[in-house]
Amino acid sequence: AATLKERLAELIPKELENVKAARAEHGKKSFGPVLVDQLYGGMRGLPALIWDGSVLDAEEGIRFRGKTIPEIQEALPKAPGGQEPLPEGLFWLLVTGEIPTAEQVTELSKDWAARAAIPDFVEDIIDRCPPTLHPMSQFSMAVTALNHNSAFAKAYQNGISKKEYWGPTFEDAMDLIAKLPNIAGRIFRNVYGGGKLPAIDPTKDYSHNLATLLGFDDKPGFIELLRLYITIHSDHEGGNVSAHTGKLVGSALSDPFLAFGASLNGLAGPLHGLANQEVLIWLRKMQSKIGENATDEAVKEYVWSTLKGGQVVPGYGHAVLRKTDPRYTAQREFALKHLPDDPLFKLVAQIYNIVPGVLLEAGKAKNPWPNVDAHSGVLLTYYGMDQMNFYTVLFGVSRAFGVASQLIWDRALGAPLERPKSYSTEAIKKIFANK
Ligand code: FCX
Repeated sequence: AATLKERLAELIPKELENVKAARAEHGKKSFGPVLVDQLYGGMRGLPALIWDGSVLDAEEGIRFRGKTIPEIQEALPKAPGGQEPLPEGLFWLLVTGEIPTAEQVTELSKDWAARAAIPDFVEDIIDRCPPTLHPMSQFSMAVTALNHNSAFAKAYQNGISKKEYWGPTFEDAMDLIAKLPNIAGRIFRNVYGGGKLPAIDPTKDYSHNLATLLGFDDKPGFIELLRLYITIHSDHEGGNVSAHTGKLVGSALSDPFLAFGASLNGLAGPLHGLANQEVLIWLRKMQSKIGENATDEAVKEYVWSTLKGGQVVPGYGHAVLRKTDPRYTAQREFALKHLPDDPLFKLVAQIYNIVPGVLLEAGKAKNPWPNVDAHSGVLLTYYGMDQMNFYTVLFGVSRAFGVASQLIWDRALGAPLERPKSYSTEAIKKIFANK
């Protein structure tokens, strides 16, 4: 069977033709007007990027290469005895658009295990960080420092031809994903204790190894959770802050380590990936204020007090989605299967019945429904990971899958430097004065 790189080499010439044909047929068609409000409004809804791994529908949620979350849960290979899809398979799907065989997935696990070691100096960088430095800052520094051994950066310095860019980009993308468990595990143990980092086991899958490095591999449920978690957090089309940042920085031909380091800095913001930490902090604050088995009335009042304090309700709302996030639903189903009686899970379910009504009544949020972050912390807490400010690191490990696969294609298809046009308010006033 073909390796992922061999399959890519077959697919790239076809995709170059496919893009050429799409541009020849549709290239001069208009995508509709741009409103001045969109320049001021964070470019919401502005069609502006090509992103092949996934497309987000406001009502239905994410599809990875055309497949919904339940469809990929069904179709992707599982670990022996496991029920959740292996993220290795999701990566194969994101890169090729094809469902891999179990054998191809096993080969990827082995390949990543073989690439997993991180340079000594990167270990030193992590070890020197004060434990008070947020794990996301440590994560982004370590990933950025991997640029030291970038195959792409080296090939570029050696004068590689543009047609060949994708090869070293692929190697960097694979190295990037492979090295994240060692980075995440080292940060976790430095910050929270837990002893020396064990070695990666080349016979185990990626999520199993990640669980081992974090010190949670004695819990089979946690390993299964990581498989699901990494799969559903991997990609959410191209416009979100982390994905778009990676693509933007990559467009300057910064290598995948520099590009994904930048993605992580965006993911670390509270309106984006940091929200999963914020949800747990918010839930704990609520419990300390109104007690553990609070009535619906008391919860409702607490939600209102959050809004009246000028804060957002973390885990609710979305820039694109207008219905409950299917990533939330997938995690809820996992909880129903593995932890139906967990008190914190019950609180999350109780909140689901209250927050949307309050947000609707408050009348500002365009989407009152929960997003992915409303649920993830509860599952991690159940398995004993209550180190909330580590949660976004796991989101970051997952997001590498989506960003890395797009970076490979951007270099294969010769994606240009991004350079949209900006205007000053003075310029807007002048341009539209008499229109
Ligand atoms: N609580 C309170 N107010 C909210 C809200 C929420 N959960 N969601 C939106 N609003 C407010 C906005 O703050 C905005 O207020 P303003 O007019 O005073 O600026 C207004 O409603 C309109 O915002 P809207 O168009 O609905 O949403 P945006 O596209 O601007 O923002 C996010 C989307 C996700 C940033 C917003 O819903 C939010 O802040 N949610 C809470 C944080 C969160 O959960 N982020 C994670 C999102 C995601 F899943 C991820 O990236 O991981």
